[in-house]
Amino acid sequence: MPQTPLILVLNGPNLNLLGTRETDIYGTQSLADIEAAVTQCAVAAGLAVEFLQTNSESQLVDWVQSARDRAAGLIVNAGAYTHTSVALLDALRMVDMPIVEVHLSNTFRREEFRHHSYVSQAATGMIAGFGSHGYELAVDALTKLIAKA
Ligand code: CA2
Repeated sequence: MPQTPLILVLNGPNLNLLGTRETDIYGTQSLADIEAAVTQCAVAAGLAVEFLQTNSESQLVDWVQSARDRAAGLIVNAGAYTHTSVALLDALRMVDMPIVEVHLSNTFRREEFRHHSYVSQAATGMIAGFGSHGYELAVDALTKLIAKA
């Protein structure tokens, strides 16, 4: 029987604090709530999920590199590293699979420094501004992209 395709959901700095502060911007759901919803969607779509969070840029790079020989697709909310990390962009450019960038907030309605994303330069597409629902939209997009590959 063919193996269940694996998707990695990578979350960057401070996203472990979701639901505790700035709920007007990021919503009231915790990262654990989002993980539960993503897992439910992914399993229903026939995908396996690893849902990860780190405050470290190097850990994000390591996880992206680790995707190369075991994952079928990536969902990435790199938090503030979105706007600063050439290292993350370089790592994402080295993986040959669909990548969906997610942001809870609509970064284009916010400060100018959030309008630029290094991740977008490697991503297949980007979802921003739909809060935690954006992660479920990303699973749906990845499911279709993986089926087409
Ligand atoms: O909108 C998003 O998902 C962001 O990736 C969130 C990042 C921000 O730097 C990006 O520009 C957009 C920040 C995540 C911080 O999360 C917090 C959670 C609770 C309390 C404070 C911050």
